[in-house]
Amino acid sequence: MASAAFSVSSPAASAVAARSKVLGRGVNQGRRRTGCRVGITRKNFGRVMMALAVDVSRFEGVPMAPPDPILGVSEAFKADKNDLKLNLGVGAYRTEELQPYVLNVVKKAEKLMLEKGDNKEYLPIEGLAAFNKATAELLLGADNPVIKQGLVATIQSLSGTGSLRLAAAFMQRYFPEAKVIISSPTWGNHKNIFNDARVPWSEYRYYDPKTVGLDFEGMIADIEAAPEGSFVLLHGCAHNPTGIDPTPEQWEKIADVIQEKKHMPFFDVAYQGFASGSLDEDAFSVRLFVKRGMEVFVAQSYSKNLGLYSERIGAINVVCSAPDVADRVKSQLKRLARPMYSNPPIHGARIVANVVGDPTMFGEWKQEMEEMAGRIKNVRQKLYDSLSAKDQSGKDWSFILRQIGMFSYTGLNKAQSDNMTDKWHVYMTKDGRISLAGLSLAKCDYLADAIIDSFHNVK
Ligand code: PLA
Repeated sequence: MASAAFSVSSPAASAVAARSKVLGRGVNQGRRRTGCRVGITRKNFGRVMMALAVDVSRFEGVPMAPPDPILGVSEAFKADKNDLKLNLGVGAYRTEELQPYVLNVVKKAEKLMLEKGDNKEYLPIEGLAAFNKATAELLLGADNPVIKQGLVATIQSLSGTGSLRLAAAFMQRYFPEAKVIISSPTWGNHKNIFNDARVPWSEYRYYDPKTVGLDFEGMIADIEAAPEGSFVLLHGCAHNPTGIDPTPEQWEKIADVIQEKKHMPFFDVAYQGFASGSLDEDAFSVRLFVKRGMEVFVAQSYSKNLGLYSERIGAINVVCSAPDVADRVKSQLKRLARPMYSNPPIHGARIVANVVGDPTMFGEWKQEMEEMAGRIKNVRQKLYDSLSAKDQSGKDWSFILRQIGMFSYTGLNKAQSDNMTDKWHVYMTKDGRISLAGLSLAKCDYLADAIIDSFHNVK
């Protein structure tokens, strides 16, 4: 993007010079108001002096990226000065006072770690051994035969997102013909992850707006219709954004089809313990597939259940059919991780390993997790009660009670969600999802008023 101007005869040159004067700078230090630097050099071409105005930024072709549909909501929330504002965008747990929460058991583990004076040496590429053992056992159950037989390749990775991204890179390298099918709708970042890893994806039916429930027939039909050997991305529990999970019987049928079509189940487990309050109950779906002897991918996250959001602690587990297969898969996952981020961070891994490895702390964690899940269930009930009491239209709001986990999928469309934010200062994603983890009992009535207004008065 270079432009040339003749210092003597060209009007453009005088324009540049004039602008530099206006901006109060010398010609050679010209700076555009956009922040790009404009350098002007003089060159002597015989009798004519030529001034070259050169855009020194090489980033002219870089457009502004749109804000992230989930994390961008928190940024907008921060900028709002209204006292009534409520952040129901990101799925982050808040206390009844709407404050962030560090689990007591995490503080306890950190105190012990500090006293012990552990060092900060690099971890191996696959992460902390004690964490990898604990995380596979939490997921599959400590006495699961696949663990005893050495069939699980586990790599500590950068929380749920990083683990999914690593698995996607593995898919791209070793299953270049395969595509992944994802639920419609799903957590928005799934699409980004597979796009960036160059893994083709398409959607299977999941949510039925008519029943505000699961479109089970559609889901089964679409999984059946996918090319044999496709990867099927499944939310282990507490489906994001809908909060609608298959029943145990439906999970059996899903496993049947996946097995028949020789598909590869790929679980995203971001909410173990957060849906029901029980780690075991929330791992039901994954364990069912593993019990059938299927090979399975599972990404895990400790952001929500241990509140370790910014520690970026999670894992990718691949359950394989033989120990040597698991060894080879693990070696390749390490090979992919090394040039991406080399090795994972240690702090969160130590917290998880310490909490799970100590029976007292493990018990305390389970209790705190139950309390968090319980608080979310209470606000879910209260929101339903408020909506039912205030809304005179006869609309049935009971779908809110049938949804589980952190979120409620309200069915509000984009314009209605905009109204929630613009008029009521309720920050939420534009697909109508609200995070109940960011709601307090005290704010339920206010939220109900906002929802009723947006639902009935905005089309
Ligand atoms: N998978 C699902 C289904 C998720 O909902 C999230 C987080 C992750 C993976 C990744 O979390 P992690 O990388 O922190 O382990 N979803 C949040 C936050 C809570 C986000 O969008 O990053 C959400 O608000 O949807």
